[in-house]
Order: sequence, then structure tokens, then C-alpha cells
Amino acid sequence: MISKKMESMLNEQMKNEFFSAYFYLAMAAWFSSKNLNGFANWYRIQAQEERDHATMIMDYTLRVGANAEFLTIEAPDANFASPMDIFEKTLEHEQKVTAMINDLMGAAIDERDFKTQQFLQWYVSEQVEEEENATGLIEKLRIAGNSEAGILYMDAEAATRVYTPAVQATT
Ligand code: OFO
Repeated sequence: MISKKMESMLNEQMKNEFFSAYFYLAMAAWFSSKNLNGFANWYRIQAQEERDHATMIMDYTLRVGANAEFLTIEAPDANFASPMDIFEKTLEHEQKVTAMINDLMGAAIDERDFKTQQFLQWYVSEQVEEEENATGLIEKLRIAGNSEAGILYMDAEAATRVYTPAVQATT
């Protein structure tokens, strides 16, 4: 079992991960509408990964005898100005998610809930990668001078991303 507080925090995070999927799908749609189909692919895969992050939390709550609750997912702000705007919003969003994961881990430590700490460790590592990826997109486009040629080059590179399901040992 886990505490009611931890159950509720995990359910909140499951919703936040689904929100991330929703947000990235909105970005994928924006790229598709601009014919930047490589980035559309990249963000669609990003959304799939976020859905995995959410369902891994659902699976964990069920394994430890807690309830999986399906909370309301708010609509993302889908007004994007440019690829750079999207990359910056991606980094900003991932930094917020890192803070959420840190809050969860902090609560698990306070409660001496060792199995939840072990479960959350995967998310702690994942956030390093998520922030690194978003920073990489921003830096690369900056190096290219935020130019159209740079965007097209990066779009071709983003087209090569393939979906790999997240694998995690829970409990
Ligand atoms: Fe983007 O890592 Fe989950 O939310």
C-alpha cells in the first residue's frame, strides 16, 4: 500500500503526463500544418512517450493496491509563433515537470516510502533527458541563426526519430 496523500499525488502526476501528451500533440499538429513533417513526427513520438509516462503511473498505483483516478485534462495553449517558440515552450514545460517529479520524490522520502522512491527514480533520470533534448533543439536552431535553412535541416533530422516504448522495472 501507499498513503492516500501519495495516491493522490501520483494520480495528479498521471493527469500531468497526459497533459504533456496533449500539449506535444498540439505542437505536432502545428508543425504538420506548416509542412514541417519531421518535427511533426518528433512531437508525435514525444506525445506517445508522455502517454507511456502516464500509464506507467497508472500501472504502479494498481500494483501497490491504490486507485488509479482519471482527472480532467485541461486544454493546452496551442498558439505557437514559430519552431523556436515551440522549442522554448517545450523546455519551459519540461522544467515544470521536473519540479513536479522532485515534489513527488520529496514526499516519498518524507514518508519513508521506499518503493515509490524506487519507482520515481526512473522519472528523475528521464527528466534529465527531457530537458537535454529540449535544450538541444534550442541550441541547434540558435547555431543555425534561427534560419529557414537551419529549420529545414533540423526537420529532416527530426524525421528519423522512432518510437521506443519506455521500459521500467516497477517495485
Ligand atoms: Fe516529458 O516527461 Fe513526462 O512529462
